[in-house]
Amino acid sequence: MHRTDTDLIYSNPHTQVKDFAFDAQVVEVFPDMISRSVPGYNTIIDTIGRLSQRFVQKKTSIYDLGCSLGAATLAIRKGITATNCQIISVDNSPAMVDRCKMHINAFKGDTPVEVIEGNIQDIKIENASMVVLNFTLQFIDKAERQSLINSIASGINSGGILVISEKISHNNSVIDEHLIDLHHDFKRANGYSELEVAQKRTALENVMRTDSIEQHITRLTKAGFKHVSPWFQCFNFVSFIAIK
Ligand code: GEK
Repeated sequence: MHRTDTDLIYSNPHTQVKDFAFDAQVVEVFPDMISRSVPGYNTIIDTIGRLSQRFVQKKTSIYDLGCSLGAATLAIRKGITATNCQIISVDNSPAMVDRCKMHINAFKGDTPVEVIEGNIQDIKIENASMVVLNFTLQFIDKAERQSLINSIASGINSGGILVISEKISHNNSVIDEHLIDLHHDFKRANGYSELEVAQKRTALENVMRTDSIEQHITRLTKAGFKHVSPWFQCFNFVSFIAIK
């Protein structure tokens, strides 16, 4: 695995905070950034590995959509016990895809992994026993989310699973404010300054748009998943399982 640099991207004042982008600068610090910013990230990655052991069927495909550096892909490849499967990992950031390929190649595994640079909305999901959207849907245009989830659902075999993790907003504004504050406390406790927290918030404002837990459940149910539930929540971060 490539050396992990410390995320200092927002440590100095930016004259104008630009919209957040998954560029080469972010790639360098990504593992540090995501583990200090997303409560439960490591638990979620570990659990994705465990779920792959339970749900992946032989001769099927597994998709990691918005794979970044391949943390979920690696956990899945380690967890799979079924044979003759393939993992397809997709990201539209060229810098992420380049580094992801390096990470994947640095580890041995029986299941082949194909890393594709592309928009997850253009990927046809077929013969899937597991699909992962780990903190990716929040970057897709809200109006396009239902059709993406519908097409994922139609490519998942009966009994297959979609794992979807997201930052959420709460319908109750009092609760919402507390969850946001608790998340910011978590970031401060992990060494981010007030300036870093504030500038990152501005950078994400136009890029990441959150839904409520109820909106996610309604969308997944509408897409045809039979069994839908959050399995993890810490503050405003939630992971759902949806089984077809
Ligand atoms: C992990 N899942 O470590 N098509 C393809 N990729 C996209 C698109 C799109 N339309 N939109 C965004 N991305 C990872 C973490 S990060 C979450 C996922 C975060 C990609 C984007 O380039 C980035 O790599 C990833 O989705 C989101 O488990 O940083 O908050």
